[in-house]
Amino acid sequence: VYATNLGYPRLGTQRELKKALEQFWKGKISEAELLERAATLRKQRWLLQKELGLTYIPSNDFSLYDHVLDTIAMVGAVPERYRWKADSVDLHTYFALARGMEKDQGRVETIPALEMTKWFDTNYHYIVPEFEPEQEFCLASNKPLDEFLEAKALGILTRPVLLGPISFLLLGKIHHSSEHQLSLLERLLPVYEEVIQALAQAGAEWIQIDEPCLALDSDEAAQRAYQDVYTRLASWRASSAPSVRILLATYFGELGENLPLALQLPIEALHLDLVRAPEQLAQALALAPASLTLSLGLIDGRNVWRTDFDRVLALASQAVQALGSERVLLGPSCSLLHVPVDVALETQLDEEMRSWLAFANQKLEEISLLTRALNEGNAAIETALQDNRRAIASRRSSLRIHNAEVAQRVEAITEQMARRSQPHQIRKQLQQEKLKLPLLPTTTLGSYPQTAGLRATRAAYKSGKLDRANYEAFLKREIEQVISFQEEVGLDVLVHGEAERGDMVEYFGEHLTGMLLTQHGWVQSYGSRAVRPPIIYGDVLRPEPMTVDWARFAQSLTTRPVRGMLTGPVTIMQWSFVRDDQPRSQTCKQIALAIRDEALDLEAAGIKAIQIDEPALREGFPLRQARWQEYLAWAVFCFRLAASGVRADTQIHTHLCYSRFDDIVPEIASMDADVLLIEASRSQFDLQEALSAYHYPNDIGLGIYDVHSPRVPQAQEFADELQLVLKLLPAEQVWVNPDCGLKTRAWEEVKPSLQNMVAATQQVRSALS
Ligand code: THG
Ligand code: ZN
Repeated sequence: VYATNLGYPRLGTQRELKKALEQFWKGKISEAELLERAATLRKQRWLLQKELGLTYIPSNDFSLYDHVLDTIAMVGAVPERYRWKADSVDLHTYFALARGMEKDQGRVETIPALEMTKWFDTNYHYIVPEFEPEQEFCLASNKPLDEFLEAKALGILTRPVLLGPISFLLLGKIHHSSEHQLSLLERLLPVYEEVIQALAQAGAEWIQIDEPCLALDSDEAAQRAYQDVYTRLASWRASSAPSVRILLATYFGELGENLPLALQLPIEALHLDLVRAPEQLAQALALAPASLTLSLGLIDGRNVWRTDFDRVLALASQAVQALGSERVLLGPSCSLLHVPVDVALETQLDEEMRSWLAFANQKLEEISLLTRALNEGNAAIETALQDNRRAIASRRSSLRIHNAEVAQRVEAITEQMARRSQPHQIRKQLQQEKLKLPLLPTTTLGSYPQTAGLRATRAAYKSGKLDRANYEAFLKREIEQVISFQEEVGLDVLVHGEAERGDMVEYFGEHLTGMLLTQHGWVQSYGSRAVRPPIIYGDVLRPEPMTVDWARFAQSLTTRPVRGMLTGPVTIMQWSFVRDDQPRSQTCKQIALAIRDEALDLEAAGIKAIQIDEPALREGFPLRQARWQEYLAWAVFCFRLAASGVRADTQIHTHLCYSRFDDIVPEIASMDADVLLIEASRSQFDLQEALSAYHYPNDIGLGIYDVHSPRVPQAQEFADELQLVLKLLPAEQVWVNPDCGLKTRAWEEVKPSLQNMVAATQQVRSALS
């Protein structure tokens, strides 16, 4: 049995890469300096993995931004608009693809970046490849070879990682064409062959080719492509690169109908995610041809829990018995990109809690220990095994995890509790009597610009440099400013601005029992950006109100309604590390009850409208469509549970974002929010049409101000956009709002934009009456 890894986190233990990138983008360090710091990080990761005793250590899993972007660069798939003509993708072009670029020096016009979207069901975003119908490919980056040689010079023979050609094409988009992306395979493969040949010549013995799309619903064309591509590569290898062997890596779910296909491909090893889909092991052992090595993904690469050694040893032993130890690799279920780096940095955790956790470094250590036990017998790791058993037992029985009161409340949840007391039509009248809003009410989503001063003050408070009284006084001043700003602009429903929150999920995680925040548990979100997901370790309970004081204070400053601001249960769960000892639906219900209580407290404090955001509803979708309904049933139920405690005359808003929603309009309607605020200014016309075609019953706010651009739209543009919306939806149903994300803009941009938005609304209102 051999210890293996599929990929390692990139940003560095202290987010060194983030800092280097951002300094480079600001022009504070040179390209050479950036590359040198990146090389230092790579060296550290390789040496660490070697020290931990891994046999197969990846290279080319590092990236300056994103591995799909690296692949775009590798095959020279730079869209026309960049006017790229060179024979290799330089760093300037590389970052321009990710972040956009100025067309001509000094002019404001920009070439837009490639789109970014969620990597499968993770909170990581990849750069979406854009292909032209007549797309040509050429070898335009030697990154895989360069990094292989860099490691070799350190005395480490790595296993280079390539994103497989089929997944690469399927993850991309082909523009202005009905042609299938896979029709480009013929032109793409020669570049892959060139890369593999160069690696073989440099001495690579194994190459890891990732085809995560094997875990998705696949049509016949895709299935044929896997067969054709790997057959073709095998016969090409026989003549051109006979020394190199291929590990085909799959992860994030079961292969299902693709498993028999994958097992008989002409490859030397297949990696299976046995955390998400443990049942695959028996099938694979039964069907694996005698030449195939199996790589067992038994250590959870998507979560932070310590591995149960006994469980993994039992499963891996089955594989050893069936295949012989030479044909078994042991590794993480997927790349460790999705977990933080090192538990040892969490100095504020107590011993017990720390003993339950394993971040990337600890997971690699586990892999190494388990491999040793499989090869030499359990006695070889006796102390570690005892230690592991103690930790697993302590987590199972700890009183910090189980709370009888929470269990009882979840047990007592009824269908009735997830239904508002009145249908929307009646609620709407009652709410209108209370709120007295004009036609086409205007509002904004949640946050307002977060200035450097604000961030610094929050950081000072968190680190203990600023005391609570001074911090709260500061926040009150911020709220006063945000409220008077909104009154001046003339918005109808106000928000308090969320100055007290950095990341909203962190904020709620800090206030809920059963959730834990880390100091250094950063996980890459995109490029240099990261999040610190809370860890849900136990039953979730709200010990006291979390947002009420701020909402009440904000409301005391104005006669206009101020909306309370909550994050929904699905999103809090989705953006956290979850317990693996109970179903996600159970965890979600516990959070839903906490948010429900918060909504009731806001209502009791005189708040007339409450927003419960669910931006991550879509990313929780199972990868296989057959599982969607089951997920949606409990996810929507949990939202309704959170939203339905309040009276009929309290207006519930929700906000969804980050993905397409036009294909789940009925499910969105079943959330039964009084007002749905949704991003619509970019490429969402499909959604407006779908809402209209479905006769979406409740109120809708379509974000008509694209917050992602620094441009200030003129009133007439807003009015035109609004008129388009009104062609599809009755005015009585429509709200006017910008997209989310005002916190990333400057006040100077936000003020005129919102003034223009309000002016346009007034103009359209008077035209209507
Ligand atoms: N919160 C959480 N997850 C998310 C988002 C979020 N996932 C999807 C989307 N939003 C990801 N978007 C971002 C946007 C900005 C940043 C991270 C993810 C970001 N992070 C800071 C950084 O890396 O510098 C760190 C933030 C901090 O200091 O607290 O800018 O909103 N959970
Ligand atoms: Zn949003």
